[in-house]
Amino acid sequence: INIYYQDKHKNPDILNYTDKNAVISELKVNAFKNETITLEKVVSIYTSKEDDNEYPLSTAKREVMEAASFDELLKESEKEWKKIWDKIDVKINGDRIAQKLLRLHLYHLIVSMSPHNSTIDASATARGLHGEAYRGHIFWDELFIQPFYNLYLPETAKSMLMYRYRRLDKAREYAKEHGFEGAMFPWQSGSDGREETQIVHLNPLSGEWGDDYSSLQRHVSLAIAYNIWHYYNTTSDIKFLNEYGAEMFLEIARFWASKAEFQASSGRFSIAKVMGPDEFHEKYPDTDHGGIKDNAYTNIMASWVFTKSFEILKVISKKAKENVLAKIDLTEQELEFWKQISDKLNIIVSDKGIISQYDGYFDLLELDWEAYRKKYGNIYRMDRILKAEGKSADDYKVAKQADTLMTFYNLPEKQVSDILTGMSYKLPKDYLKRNLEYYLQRTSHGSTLSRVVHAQLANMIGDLDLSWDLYVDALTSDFNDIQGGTTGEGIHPGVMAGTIMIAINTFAGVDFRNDVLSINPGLPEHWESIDFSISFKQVRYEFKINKKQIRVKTTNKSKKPVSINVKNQKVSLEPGKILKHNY
Ligand code: IFM
Repeated sequence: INIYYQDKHKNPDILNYTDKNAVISELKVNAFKNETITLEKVVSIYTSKEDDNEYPLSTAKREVMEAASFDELLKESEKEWKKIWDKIDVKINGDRIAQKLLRLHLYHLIVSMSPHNSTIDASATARGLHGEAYRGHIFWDELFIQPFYNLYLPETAKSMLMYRYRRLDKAREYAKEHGFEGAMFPWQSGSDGREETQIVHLNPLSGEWGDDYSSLQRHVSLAIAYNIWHYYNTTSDIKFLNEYGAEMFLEIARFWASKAEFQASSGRFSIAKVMGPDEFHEKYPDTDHGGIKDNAYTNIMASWVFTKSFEILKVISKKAKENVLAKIDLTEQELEFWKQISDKLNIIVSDKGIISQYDGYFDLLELDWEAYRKKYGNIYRMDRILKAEGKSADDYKVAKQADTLMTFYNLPEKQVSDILTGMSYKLPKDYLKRNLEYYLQRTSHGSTLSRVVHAQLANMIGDLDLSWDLYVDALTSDFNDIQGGTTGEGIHPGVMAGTIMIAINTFAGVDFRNDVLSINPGLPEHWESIDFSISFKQVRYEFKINKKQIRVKTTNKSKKPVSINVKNQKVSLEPGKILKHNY
């Protein structure tokens, strides 16, 4: 630490010490009226976890001693930030607040994870590097965060997946411990990959502790599989898929196959003892064990995993295929079994085309939403309110966050429909709209992730006002600390990344989930234009989209033209040339 009185450098008296919850540097300075005191602090951080660093403390100390001056370091840092901003910036015309908040979100994502710390064995924590909530654990929030890194900073995206790969053996052990095969990743993951989820939970409203079954959110493994595929689809990093991704993906598929049980009564396979993303439903009413059966989100995504496994086996190299099949001892019979289950998983659909969140959901009680709103005002955490009243959210049709609807956030609508029709379910044409309306009325948005998902879906069904209202809530959630105190415990990177992705894939309408990029903009009414660049399959795309025109320019090392879909028309793009499409 350096200290300057009116530009004159003095060595300050510093007392460094650690307290129970903090590392503290105390400085004593003589301050005079009207005199400016400038404090400069240079910090070096090393972790003992890195293999090549046995002496992190002395390395950090040496680095600080040898560091360049503060001004030089600042210049270097500015240069690095500029490189990053040139890649990631999203420019909005017509909405200064959205512009500022999107940049705020981009900034906080980058200070949490960037190529500058991609060599560290860690992934995206639920609260960035900003606070103590969730003890730095890693959840399924990666599903919302990694797509941003896939498009902009693939080396960081890969490091997130490698964090999981290094814990694949632990996930295998975890599956085995519970009587399953393959890999079952923990709901909350830390350093060594064991399950870190708490088993009791404090309700601050009642002051009482209760059972916590949230580790049954086995869908975290589906999120990892989803991220493996989309990392590959976005970056074309086949080496990763050959060496690590395929193995992890297939072990996850194997886990789900071992969890599915044939039910003679329905003639279908059921998956029991799980929780969906909606954390309010942990168990069936009047039971003393956790878990519900046939969560639609889980079963649809599990079916997706089985089907994608075959595609992965097709795209990886012949050698990689031989290696992985031999390494994990995956037989033709097992693969045949996956084919069978993939379109025979049990999902409950009402005559009106509402997909039941899980088996038994339709039997739950309806909540008197108006009465609760009147009584409590803020009802985000309906679970806590109900528990404090001696009731349980398990008994009611009340969701914390999108659950069934998450499938439409993850997959293009057609893919969800194909999975459902493949399973022989017949749904009305407007089933997405019906499901959105049904579940939105029964969701309290107790997780900020919920608004991101619903904003995208409302846009998909053409309810632009609703989509915008939900988006604004998500965009301002940390800035305004809408959950009353949670931001102080750390930012919510899942929501932050989600708001950026919605600007790109929903409002600008650039969909990168298929083999070919497609563009179908639906800008919010007051957004005049949006400009941004992304990398997709080794091609850089620069977009400038306004209410009337889409402009795209590509840069492509291979110099070959690429095909994209612009407003459902296939177009070929020559590298370096600007495509202008009026709409
Ligand atoms: O992963 C989320 C979950 O979906 C809702 N509760 C908080 C977790 C960590 O962000």
